[in-house]
Amino acid sequence: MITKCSLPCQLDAGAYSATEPVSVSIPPGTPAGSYRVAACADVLNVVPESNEDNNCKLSKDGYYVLFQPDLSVDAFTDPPYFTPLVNPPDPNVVAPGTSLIVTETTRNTGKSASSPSTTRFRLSLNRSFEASDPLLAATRPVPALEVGQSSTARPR
Ligand SMILES: [Ca+2]
Ligand SMILES: [Ca+2]
Repeated sequence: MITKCSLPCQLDAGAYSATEPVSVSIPPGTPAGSYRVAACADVLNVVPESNEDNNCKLSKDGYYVLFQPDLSVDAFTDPPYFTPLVNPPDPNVVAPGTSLIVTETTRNTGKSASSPSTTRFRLSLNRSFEASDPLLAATRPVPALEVGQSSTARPR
């Protein structure tokens, strides 16, 4: 027997509570993996019960594979354009304070939508990228990206 019970209500002994399905959202940023879902009664433990050890039930058959977004820069002005400050102009000579004009595309190549992010720029002394390369002040806000979607910043 299923007894419809809308809150607040008191359940008779042996009666079940049957309500509408509940939407359970998985928080953004949850690590990738295979998940089952558990439901736990009286999770705040406000009801003293004869058995407190049988309150949780795990979904046994259904599981959900959670994917994550993967952001990458897939297009970048090469080389960055700038207005030389030296006289005579030399395209390989810049002075501190020079503004580089770049066009950059950040793409979500993952299997899940991404939340908004920020793309920044670094100066590299060699052909590889290290986390110690100095970070430049400019920031480029990237909006939330669907799977396969990209966002391009262009010089203004
Ligand atoms: Ca309890
Ligand atoms: Ca990435």
